[in-house]
Amino acid sequence: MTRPLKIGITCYPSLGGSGVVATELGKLLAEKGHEIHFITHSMPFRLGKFHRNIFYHEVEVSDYYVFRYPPYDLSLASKMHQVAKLQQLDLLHVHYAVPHAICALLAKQMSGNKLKVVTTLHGTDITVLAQDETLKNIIRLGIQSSDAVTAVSRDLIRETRDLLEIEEPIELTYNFVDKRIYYPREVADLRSDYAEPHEKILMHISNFRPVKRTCDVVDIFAKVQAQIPTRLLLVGEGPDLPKIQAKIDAMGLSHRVHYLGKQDDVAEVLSLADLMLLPSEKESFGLVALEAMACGVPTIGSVAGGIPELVKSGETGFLSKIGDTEEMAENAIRLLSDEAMYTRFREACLHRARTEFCNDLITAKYEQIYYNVLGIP
Ligand code: GMT
Repeated sequence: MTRPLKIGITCYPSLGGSGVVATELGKLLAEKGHEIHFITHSMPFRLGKFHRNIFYHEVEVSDYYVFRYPPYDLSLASKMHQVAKLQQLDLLHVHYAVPHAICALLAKQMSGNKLKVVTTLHGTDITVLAQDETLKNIIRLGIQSSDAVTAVSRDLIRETRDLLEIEEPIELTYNFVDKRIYYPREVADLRSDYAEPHEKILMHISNFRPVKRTCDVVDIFAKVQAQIPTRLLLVGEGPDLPKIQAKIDAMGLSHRVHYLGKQDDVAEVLSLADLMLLPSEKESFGLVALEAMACGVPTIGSVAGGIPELVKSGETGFLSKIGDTEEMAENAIRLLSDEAMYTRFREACLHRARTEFCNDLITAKYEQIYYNVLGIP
């Protein structure tokens, strides 16, 4: 390895794919000998136990009474600068253009422009925030002032270019899974808590925001369970959950649905599923479909955002037009009723996750980007 680097990482540390990817990347880089400094408002939830080469710096927000809104972004920028100076960081790797790339830009200016900034786009800042004319320019500034920008799918690169009219290079860095954590676990015992041996398990994991179209999840499940004895496991929580619970009650399906709430050990939970449902309206990548794939679980989902780059329709799952729950249910039934086809899909899932989206490949790509911005051959 060329010399080990000192890297500051900022992400949203609470539940969410971008936080998971940022934390897992930090852990993997630390294993490779780099020194990683997380600079976040709380401990990233996947960080867990003590790790060699990993440090955590908490951003404390001043709540002085004249501030109607505590200035988190300024506290973050100051903390980034402080940590960079004290620890002699080579670069900051921030996840999300706003506010994180903007905070990094301020930290860079405070450190006399020596500090390099790498920004990874995860979607919501582009697909949601960049639609807002009042934020467009600041998102563009965050991207254009970074030394390197990456995005988690080709579709997100295209959308960023279209919405923000950006010409600067944006590198593709797909999300990844750690193959030592995501593999089919032995869960026969646990499975009997949720389903009879002859029943299939459909699963949906998300933050239950409107973009996830969780009503479609219920419609697909209702259609499938009318043909095949099936259970639905819902993992996660969010604004649409009460609506979904009411819909499930009204359809008389409550006895076939299990609400697991927020879960940390997703690989264990995923191994319970026969199929993952991801009928989203927008999804820059769809990390949960990759996590499912790595556990040998095919996805039934929508042709939205980056999902088709991940799920090969007809090989590792089936994708349909957004909202076409009829076709999604038909595909689920087809796959669940054909054992040979299911086995083929399962093997294709495992192979694809371990090759195209494996941690070694993507971590090496990020390292290369770091060395490039630092001018280290
Ligand atoms: O999906 C969310 O609402 C959470 C958000 C996040 O910040 O984690 O997810 C975005 O980033 C993930 C990691 O790159 C992607 O897998 C999700 O597709 C993306 N969400 C959207 O584009 C809606």
